[in-house]
Amino acid sequence: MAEGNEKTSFFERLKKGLSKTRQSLIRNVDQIIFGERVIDADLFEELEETLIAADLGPTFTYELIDEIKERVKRKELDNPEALKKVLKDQMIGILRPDGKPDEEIPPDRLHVIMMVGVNGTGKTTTIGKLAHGFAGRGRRVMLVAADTFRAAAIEQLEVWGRRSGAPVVKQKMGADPSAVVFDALKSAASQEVNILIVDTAGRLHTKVNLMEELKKMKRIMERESPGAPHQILLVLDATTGQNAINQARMFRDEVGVTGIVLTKLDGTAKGGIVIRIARELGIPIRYIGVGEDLEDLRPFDGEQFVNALF
Ligand SMILES: Nc1nc2c(ncn2[C@@H]2O[C@H](COP(=O)(O)OP(=O)(O)O)[C@@H](O)[C@H]2O)c(=O)[nH]1
Ligand SMILES: [Mg+2]
Repeated sequence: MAEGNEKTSFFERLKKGLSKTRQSLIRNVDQIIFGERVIDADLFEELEETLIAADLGPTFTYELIDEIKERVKRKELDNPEALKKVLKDQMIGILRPDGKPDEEIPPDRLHVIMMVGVNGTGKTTTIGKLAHGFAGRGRRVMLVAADTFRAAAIEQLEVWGRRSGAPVVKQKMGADPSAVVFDALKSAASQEVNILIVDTAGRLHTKVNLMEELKKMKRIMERESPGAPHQILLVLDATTGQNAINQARMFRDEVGVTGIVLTKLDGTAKGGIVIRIARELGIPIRYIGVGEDLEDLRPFDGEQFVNALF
């Protein structure tokens, strides 16, 4: 498929995936500014409510309202319709630094990606989608079943491995995840693997153990392969709002996180959470998931995201 066509089609998927957020955020903003009303305190209050409800977060919301007030004072903004443009520009400004295309992964040496996140956020599915994408672009991918807690988790990864043609390194259920990682690094070196993606467990009720387990895996990677892990991607479920923000702080502080994968944007009206993550966490969003199909995961492009939303 031609590059241009593929871009258009993902843009359509993205638009469709963001339809719930569009309906809540943009439609409400349109309602607020509809007609010949003046920009006054009531309007600011309604705007604040709408932005908070769509999960854009208090920091961004108050900054935006201050910016609008400033412009009104300087007489640069006199009709409510122009508010929408300010909102859009501010969103793009916050999101622009995010995103980093896969093409930056060097093709000639091992690149290790460790996936972390609580159960059910979409780690294993995302690994499948990533492996499919990388393999489709000619990269040699290997998957590592370091979520050894449930047999089903290992089987699920093997299904994705078959679909994308990527070998899966595994041991028995209950094995030490770090031992699986150790094995995988040895096989990756001997089989000239380019991208190694490590699936991990996410049972949060044993939070301390989980964090210790992840740190141990990270130490093994650092010791066995210089520069590894090259990425630690935290998978967050966009439908979980404040919980996702709390999880991000915890994983960031405990294990370190180089980027975020935000899944299930198709299932929520609170897609404004991308703004919150960018503004409040200081961790770039690398990928977004807008559905369960293999094609529904893409590198995050802030400007494209905002254009799809408006
Ligand atoms: N709608 C939707 N569902 C998703 C997305 N990503 C993952 N899922 C679903 O979320 C569920 C949990 O995914 P899984 O990969 O097993 O999560 P894990 O426990 O973190 O490994 C599965 O049913 C996936 O199909 C997404 O972007 N959109
Ligand atoms: Mg899993």
